[in-house]
Amino acid sequence: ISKFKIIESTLREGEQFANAYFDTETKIAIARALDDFGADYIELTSPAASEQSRKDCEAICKLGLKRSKILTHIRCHMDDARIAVETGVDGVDVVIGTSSFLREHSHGKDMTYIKNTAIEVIQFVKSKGIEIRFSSEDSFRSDLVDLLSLYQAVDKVGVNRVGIADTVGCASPRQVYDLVRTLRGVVSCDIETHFHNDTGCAIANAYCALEAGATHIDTSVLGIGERNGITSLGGLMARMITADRDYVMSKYKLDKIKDIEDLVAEAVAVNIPFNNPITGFCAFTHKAGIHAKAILANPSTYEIIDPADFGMRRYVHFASRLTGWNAIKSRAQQLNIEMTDAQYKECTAKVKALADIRPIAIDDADSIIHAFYRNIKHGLE
Ligand code: HCA
Ligand code: CU
Repeated sequence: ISKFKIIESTLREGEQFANAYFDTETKIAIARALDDFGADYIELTSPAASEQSRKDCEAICKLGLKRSKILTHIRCHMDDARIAVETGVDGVDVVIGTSSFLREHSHGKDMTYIKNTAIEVIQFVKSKGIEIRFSSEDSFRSDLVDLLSLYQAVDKVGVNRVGIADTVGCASPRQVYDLVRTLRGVVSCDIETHFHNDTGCAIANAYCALEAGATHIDTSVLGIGERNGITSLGGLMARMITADRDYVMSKYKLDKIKDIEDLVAEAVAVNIPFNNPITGFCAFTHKAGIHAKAILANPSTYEIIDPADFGMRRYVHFASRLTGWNAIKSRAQQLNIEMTDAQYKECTAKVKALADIRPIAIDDADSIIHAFYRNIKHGLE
């Protein structure tokens, strides 16, 4: 896996999420948080979208962020390009639809027109000393020969990156691998990739793209975007830390992810999904007796990610009919209660007996442990 870079698009793709409305203050808070995290790039909504979008883009460029470069995302059109280069951005991401669906039902342009306009826009943006990426929307439903010849042409005029976008979320990991691999043999510039999550493959596709030679991955916080969104920042970090821990740990401040997700979740009025990688409420909760025992002995038995790497903590569940005595022992010790192993086992039987009758809470298990211990001290057990 090559050393990848993140193009964080919460403030562009994420603004296309159904619930998103970011005022200037919120955009700035998100941009600063992403900069603290170490995002390589922050992508912003087109300044051509609205007057306020343009002002916000300029305001974020003026923040003087420490680490993240600022990009804006525009249609492949000279009118948009002229506005974009005046905002103070470090780079411009240009996109145009290349599938027959989009060519026929959206913008109505043919491939020759697309190629000529792309070259004009690229040369113009470059002439301003600004980084430029060219991407095709709906790449996986575009004609492969058309696509490769277009990318070859823009590579020749010195584009910094080309992008592949699975706009409708239809691509499978193997298709991604094949397309990126083929493209890798055709262009010499960097390759950016963008994956929608309609079929649940957004993180897997990003990983496959990197395996095939992509250099940049688009993400958004919690994956927010059009429909059910794109590759999530936290999910990608979970995937990548298992592949190259040293690189990920040296580059990104992973313990910031929880706060960034909370910030964005609040801004768009959603909860963090229970099964979210890393930050879902049960992401590091171990429940069954066999799991709990092994985790308490050595966390690597049932954890591929160390929660501490993300500033998170593991939790060993001790209040269910599946609870084993090792978990009860560990909980008792947290409560400063020491007993013999035989006593922990007996106490566990009481927890399980209650949990067989009704769902029990932490408090219930704690009460049973306390009561059992009191009885021991009074010679009743
Ligand atoms: C869209 C555009 C885009 C662009 C991706 C890119 C997509 O909202 O339709 O510029 O790489 O998914 O195609 O987000
Ligand atoms: Cu998209």
